[in-house]
Amino acid sequence: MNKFLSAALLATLTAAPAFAGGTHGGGHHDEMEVGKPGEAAHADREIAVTMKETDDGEMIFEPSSFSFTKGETVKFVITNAGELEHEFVLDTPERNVHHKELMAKMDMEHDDPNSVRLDPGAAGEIVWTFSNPGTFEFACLIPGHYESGMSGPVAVLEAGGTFTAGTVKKVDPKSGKVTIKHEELVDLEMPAMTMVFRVADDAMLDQLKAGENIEFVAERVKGKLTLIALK
Ligand SMILES: [Cu+2]
Repeated sequence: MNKFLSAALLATLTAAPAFAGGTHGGGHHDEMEVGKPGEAAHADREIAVTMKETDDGEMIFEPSSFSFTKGETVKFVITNAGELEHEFVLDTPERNVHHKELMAKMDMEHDDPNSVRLDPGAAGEIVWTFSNPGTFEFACLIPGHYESGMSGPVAVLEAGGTFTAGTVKKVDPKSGKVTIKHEELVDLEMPAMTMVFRVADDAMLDQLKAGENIEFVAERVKGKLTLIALK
C-alpha cells in the first residue's frame, strides 16, 4: 500500500471514530453511524429501488431520496436495470466521499452488510435498521457513477420530531417542491410564513394537494429546507 492510500484509509477510519471497528470489530459487530443490519422477518417496510443509466447520460436511483424514523427496519429490494455494474451503499456522506476516493485508486468490491453490488439485470437485498437519527446517504461509489447522479439523501428522523401545522399552497411534482403556509418551525427557529420546501421522498408529493391542511417535520438536508415527515 502506498503512502497516499494509507493516509486516505486512515482518514476514512478516523472520520467516525466511534464506529471505526466496522465489520472487523467484536462486540457491536456491524453497527455503523447509519445503523445496523436488520432482520428481514422484522422489516417495517419494503422498498423497491432501481439503479440504471438514462438516455441523457445520467446514472440514477429510483426513488432518489428516503425518509425514515429512528428504529425503523427497512428491506431494500434493489434491481440493476442498467447496462453497467452498480452498487447501493448506505453510509454517512463523509464516509462515502472518502470511500469514493479510495475506489478511484483501486476497484474494491464491497461485501459489507450496508452495501450490495449488482451486475446488469441482477437484483439483491439489504435489510437495514436505522438506529441513529441524522442525514445519511445512499450512493454508488464505482468511479464516475456518483458524479453522474448516483447518490441521494436518507433522512432518519428522531421519533417524536416536532410536527408543524401548515396549509399546502402549491405542489410542483416536476421540481419536487411544495409551497406551504406554515406555523412557527420550532426546530428550525423560523417564524410562521409561506415557504418552498423540497421533499425527502418523492412519494410524499402524491400525498400533498393544494388547499390541504397538513402536519409536517422539516429539516435542512444538504442546506435545503426539506420535508422529512408528513401526516
Ligand atoms: Cu453505479
